[in-house]
Amino acid sequence: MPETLEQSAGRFDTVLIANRGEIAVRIQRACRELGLKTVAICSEADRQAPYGKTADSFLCIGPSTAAKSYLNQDAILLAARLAGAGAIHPGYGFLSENAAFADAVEKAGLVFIGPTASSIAIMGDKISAKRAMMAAGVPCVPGPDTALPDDPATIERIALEIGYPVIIKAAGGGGGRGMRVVPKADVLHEAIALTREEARKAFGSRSLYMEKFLEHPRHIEIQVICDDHGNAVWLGHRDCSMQRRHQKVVEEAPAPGIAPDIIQPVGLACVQACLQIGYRGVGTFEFLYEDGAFYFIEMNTRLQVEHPVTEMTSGVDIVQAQIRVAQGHVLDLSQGDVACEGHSFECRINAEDPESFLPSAGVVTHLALPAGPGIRVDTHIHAGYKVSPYYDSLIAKLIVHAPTRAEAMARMREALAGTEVEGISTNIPFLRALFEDGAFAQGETDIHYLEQWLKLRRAA
Ligand code: MV4
Repeated sequence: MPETLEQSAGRFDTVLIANRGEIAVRIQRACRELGLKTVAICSEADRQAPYGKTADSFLCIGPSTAAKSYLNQDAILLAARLAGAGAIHPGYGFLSENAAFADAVEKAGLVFIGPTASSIAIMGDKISAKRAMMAAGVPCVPGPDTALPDDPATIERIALEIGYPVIIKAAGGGGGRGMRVVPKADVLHEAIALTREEARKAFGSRSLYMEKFLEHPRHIEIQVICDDHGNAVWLGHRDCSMQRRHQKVVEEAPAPGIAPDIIQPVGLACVQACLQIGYRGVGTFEFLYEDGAFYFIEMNTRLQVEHPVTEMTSGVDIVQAQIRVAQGHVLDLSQGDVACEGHSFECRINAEDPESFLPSAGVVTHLALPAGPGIRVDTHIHAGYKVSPYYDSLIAKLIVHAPTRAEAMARMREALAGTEVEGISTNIPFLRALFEDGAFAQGETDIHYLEQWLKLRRAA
């Protein structure tokens, strides 16, 4: 019998995981559960990685420096060909939001487990992302969805229309890079000149845009998943306000204190936007939330570090679903099936100095991890593991789930108490202190809370 389009589309039985660390472990598990074979890759620094042993193939693709291994597109494509992979999962970071890589993967006849190169490119340019979202009816921060002109008078008029304070952002930026707050008119042109020069150097584009600067927002994001057949659902929301220097430290789902009837239209607008732009795969809509209103800022076109809190509350295996839609399957989930339950927290355990926050490399001499109902640990490390200085300092994610936020906090305190990492410095003591904080326990702390809290703690 001839196979249908759906059966043949994007079919693959072997996935190359173009990443390292805990997410390589997470993706490998999802692949095996789906009956797929896996190809692990590594740099010279990661030769001893435990997930290498459990993969069907394991290839060292280059030196320790990420630029020569995990970011080396040709080496990864060659490894895929040698190992017979039919698809590449990019994980997060590295090549996950690189449109040229997604394109090269497809041109090599492989499936990129992620959105199309064109979707990645649209969202990579923060101005075209904003334009697409405004067109789809997603609420955005006040300000034009076009690049700032060069004419000083026009720029001044735009700022006055928005109202000070405003923020200048680079179209090629995102995640906190290439932006500058302008408190009042007298420093407007200076701020633009500086940001333009930084943008040109860092992103190879001088394109800038302007928005109203929101002073005390929370960072709330909406997770979506879409197939190639016109189906899209949102899986609830997360609060990621607890961050330092744009690095998230604790995430939770759902965002506390957000009434269902106020988030519902935002979630539906995200789904509508996905359908309108023909989005496929998993994605995250980032919003600032202030005084009861949501304002879109960016869309992430990758699987995110904090996806587990949404898995815990929604019961959906996001990585499996992501792989299945990449295989061309119809989403086996409709919006009516999505029922988020309980509360989930994630703590990022980083190998870092508790005072300076600099990465702490070395051998883990002793490791104890918590276990029990509602506790999940995503990690690639074990006793004897050598944390290398080359990459991100994330060594484990501690995730808990409980019926209520207060119970989930208690469960996280218990999980943190049962976590022991020796031989390297970690942020565990700091996470334990944070989970004793009264304002955090109340919920509704904004994006500036953690840095203020750290400042007070240092002073004490
Ligand atoms: C903003 C903002 C206030 N107003 N945009 C920082 C990361 C990037 N994704 C966007 N960011 C911000 N954009 C307007 N119009 C404040 C931030 C911001 C922030 C946002 C989310 C989480 C943490 C943050 C920390 C500092 C500034």
